[in-house]
Amino acid sequence: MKLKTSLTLIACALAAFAARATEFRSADIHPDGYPTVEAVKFMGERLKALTNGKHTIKVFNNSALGNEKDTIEQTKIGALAMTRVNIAPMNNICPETQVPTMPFLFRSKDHLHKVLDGPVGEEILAACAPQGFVGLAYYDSGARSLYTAKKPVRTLADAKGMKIRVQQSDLWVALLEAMGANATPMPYGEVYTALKTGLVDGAENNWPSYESSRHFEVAKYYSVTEHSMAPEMLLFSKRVWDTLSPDDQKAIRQAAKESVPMMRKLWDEREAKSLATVKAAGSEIITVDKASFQKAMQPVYDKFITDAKLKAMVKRVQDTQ
Ligand code: GTR
Repeated sequence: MKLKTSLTLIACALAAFAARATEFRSADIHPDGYPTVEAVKFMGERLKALTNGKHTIKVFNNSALGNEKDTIEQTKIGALAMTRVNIAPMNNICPETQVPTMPFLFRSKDHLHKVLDGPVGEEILAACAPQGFVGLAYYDSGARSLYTAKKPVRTLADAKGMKIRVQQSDLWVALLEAMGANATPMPYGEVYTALKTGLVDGAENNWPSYESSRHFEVAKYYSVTEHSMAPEMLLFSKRVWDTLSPDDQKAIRQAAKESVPMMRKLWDEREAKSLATVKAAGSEIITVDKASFQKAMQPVYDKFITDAKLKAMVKRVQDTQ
């Protein structure tokens, strides 16, 4: 389709949002039952209740609308109302999102929640607006750790030269390179086959993703590095947002907010369940010296936390008690 025609179609669709009841389309790469997917469905129910049935949300999950880079792009142009993504693919788009991605930044889940629920979290969400996104909320994503197919990583030296899949973000490439690995960016949906065929030696993720993607079947060594607590984000299209009434906007923000505690509960349950599943399936869970991995991360801070604003933000996070 010609660009002009598709832009006209999007403009017509946008005009329609304002006028009538809408089923907003929201994307997710995860399967049914995954906490992010269930939380957005819950948000849809809340939105329906808050708008007396006027607005709802339909979740297109399992990467039905493409990988996260694609759905971010569709959300930006207004072809899609909403997307739930990890913060990582926003790193190259909105520099502030790099802060909560930084390795070993958060001391605990409580620390993460305090920061994201507070002013720093709000500022980062707001910083995405000039790029075309209304940041609605963060969801938990636990801590990400390294896992490998053939050889276990027991020390930092073991990671040297290993080909490790990372998310599509320059920061993530640098993070794995700082471990000595050979970072390979690739969409999530391609990782299972890449691990199976030996295209990559490993990947990194939290327990629920390691389990639900079945990566544990092809990469049984899980080294608990917990190198980043990069959260999930709920992004609404600013182009669609600007066509909505203030009341509708308020209801969307409210429904998103209400889905957060619900998601956190689902997350904790799923983490425990996923750990039990992969253990029972024979994954070897390896304790590593986290401090040695942490020490190797200075180059990532030097490369990405360069301007005064980001430096101050990192400091505010570190100072949050
Ligand atoms: C998951 C996260 C996804 C995606 C995926 C990945 O933990 O929920 O949004 O970022 O990791 O590694 O691509």
